[in-house]
Amino acid sequence: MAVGVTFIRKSYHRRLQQILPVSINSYAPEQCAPAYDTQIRRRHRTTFWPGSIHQHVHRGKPCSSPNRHHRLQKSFSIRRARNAEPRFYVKPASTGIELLRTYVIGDLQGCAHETAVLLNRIEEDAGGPARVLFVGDLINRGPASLDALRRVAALARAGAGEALLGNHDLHLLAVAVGAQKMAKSDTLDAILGAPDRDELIYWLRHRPLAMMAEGHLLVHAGVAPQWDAAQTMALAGEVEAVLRGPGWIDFLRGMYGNEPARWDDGLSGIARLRCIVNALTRMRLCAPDGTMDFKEKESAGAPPGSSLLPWFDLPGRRSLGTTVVFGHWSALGLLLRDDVVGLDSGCVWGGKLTALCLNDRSLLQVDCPEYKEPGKQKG
Ligand SMILES: [Mn+2]
Repeated sequence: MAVGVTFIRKSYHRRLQQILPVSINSYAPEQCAPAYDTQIRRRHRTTFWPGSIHQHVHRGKPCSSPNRHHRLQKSFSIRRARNAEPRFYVKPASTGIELLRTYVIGDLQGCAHETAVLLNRIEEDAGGPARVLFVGDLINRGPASLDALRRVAALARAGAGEALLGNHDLHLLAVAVGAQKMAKSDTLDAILGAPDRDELIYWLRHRPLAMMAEGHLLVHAGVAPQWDAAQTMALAGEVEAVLRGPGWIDFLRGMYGNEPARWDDGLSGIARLRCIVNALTRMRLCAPDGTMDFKEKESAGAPPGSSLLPWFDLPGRRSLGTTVVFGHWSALGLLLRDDVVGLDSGCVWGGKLTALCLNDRSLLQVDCPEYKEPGKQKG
């Protein structure tokens, strides 16, 4: 697969960026899998995985006739071959998906019920299928993280959307591989004990940390003042490549920490990756020179007398030319400006779950009254 992807990236990256609904970096290997033959699946339930031995089940029983088995195997293989794409072909979610209305949803934080309600409202609003993008923090703190994660993974696998990695999603990956201890406030047990845990972890670590959609730049937390949209995508891609590669567990072990707190193009190794992750998934307030501050967690702005600024108000921010859509900052609440849109409206804290339609900037919101009052742990 690597050869083909590299080839496509080198040759067509610019053109694909214009054609594809999202960055080419957002496509995980499983989305390159051959099409699933639903007709065969309905008639003869088949356990199918690319490259595996197919086990046929006929009317609930393993197929006993070698001839019948052979015939089914043959017809299945022919159909599969007809539908299959080469493994290295990076396939867009659907041709024409860019014509669908595109909605961005803020932090779910394990609020699966509200997610389901909001997805229904989106379908009504769009009058049919829509593309749904999530800005990260699908899980943790809320009551139903496993359901929320399964729901978004299923939606993305079906080609109907994509999810960015937030700090809580990265935390789950780290806890799952023993690179970090579970915190008291974490509500990740159901995911870690789930029968589909490995598939969910695999899916999650192949998600992007930034994407472009309808001319908007989407990130979980923020964009360092030195980065324009293109550099943000490239730097997110560096972390994505490591998370998808053999060194992903070592990366998660070295990911935690607040330093280096200021971006520098000369950073390298784990310090570079950590700085990228901290800006994209944790940043809220910065000093005027762009040094990230991680002490002020709960406030909607800088403490009185401080010179700290929200990252999006830093002077000379190079991403000003592109509208940045982000989540992560529930104390800030819904923020609608021409240059930035903040979508974490505090669902898990008793606020709302918000979707923004990128095509016309309309909003859909679901109330989440039954959850916790705004408390100590946020974001
Ligand atoms: Mn967050």
